[in-house]
Amino acid sequence: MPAVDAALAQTFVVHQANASGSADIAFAYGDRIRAIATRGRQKTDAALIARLPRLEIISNFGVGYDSIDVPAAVSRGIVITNTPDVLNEEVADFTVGLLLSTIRELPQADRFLRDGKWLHGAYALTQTLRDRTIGMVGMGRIGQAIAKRIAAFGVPIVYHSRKPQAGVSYKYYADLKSMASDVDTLIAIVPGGAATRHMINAEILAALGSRGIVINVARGSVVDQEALIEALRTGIIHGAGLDVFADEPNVPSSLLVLPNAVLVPHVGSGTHHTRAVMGDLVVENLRSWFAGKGPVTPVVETPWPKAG
Ligand code: NAP
Ligand code: 8YV
Repeated sequence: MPAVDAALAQTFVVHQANASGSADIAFAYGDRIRAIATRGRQKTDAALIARLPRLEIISNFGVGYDSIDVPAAVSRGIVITNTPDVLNEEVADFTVGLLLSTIRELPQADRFLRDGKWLHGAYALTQTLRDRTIGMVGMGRIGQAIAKRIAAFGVPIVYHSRKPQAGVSYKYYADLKSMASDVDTLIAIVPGGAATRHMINAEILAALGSRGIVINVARGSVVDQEALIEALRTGIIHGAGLDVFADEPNVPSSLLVLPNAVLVPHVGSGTHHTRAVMGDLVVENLRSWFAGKGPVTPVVETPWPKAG
């Protein structure tokens, strides 16, 4: 974001990676770079980290940091920061919008009207939120903000995560497949990465069943995209609302052609307001670190102050 670039330039010497990646600046300035400011779209992999011997901190624009090779950073004592909490309400608002758009087919109805089809008859009746049970896949900061909103709609909510969440009274499922069998709507809001890769797969989709709706605002990797396309195509589930994809920004034509999928280009936090506060936190983490005050929002893998 231009505002982030400007704020960084006030305090730091900034070398901007180009569209093809960071290789050029790593080659030219690798022995001087002490910090990375980055976002999910750009990978901070072990090879890049290895080329930056003075690297101290990686400040990520976004709460999810699955694009960073965390073990490679941890092994060098490099601190990683992200932007938690400041986007909870925005992403939760958006998720409710995506959920209702998917169930009530708002984008499809909009296209129907624009195509002049209303002149020839009414839009078909749709599914409803009224008779649904929502299974949250993840009940962390954003998951709880989503659940709070859905609770206001008077709809039952249950959840799955690796352990019960302290202070959360919704029914907990240790087993995702059991939860999928008991509900008809899944909302994924877990981190990306190896531990959650394809956790929503063909078996889970079959358990969800033919009324099933999948909303993914987590990461594309969390859902087996090929299995999801097949389930949408063959009626194994009813519909999907997707903000995230397996290989962004590429979305396969086999998904684009499906009438029962609402597809949006990773815009869950994408407002002027929220992107600005996320950007401020990216800069604040770097300023605080180089002022000797430690990171503001370190991730769990690089706690601060360091244990021991
Ligand atoms: P968070 O507070 O860390 O919550 C993560 C939740 O996922 C927790 O309930 C956690 O519970 C659960 N979880 C983690 N690993 C799991 C696993 N292997 N199996 C099952 N459950 C697991 O994170 P958050 O701030 O809510 O953000 C969640 C994610 O949303 C981010 O990491 C990011 O990928 C995504 N996101 C997307 C957008 C967007 O624009 N679409 C915007 C913001 C965030 P346990 O630890 O008990 O398992
Ligand atoms: C960001 C996100 O848009 O915070 C996250 O994890 O997915 C989004 O809020 C994204 O990370 C910016 O690239």
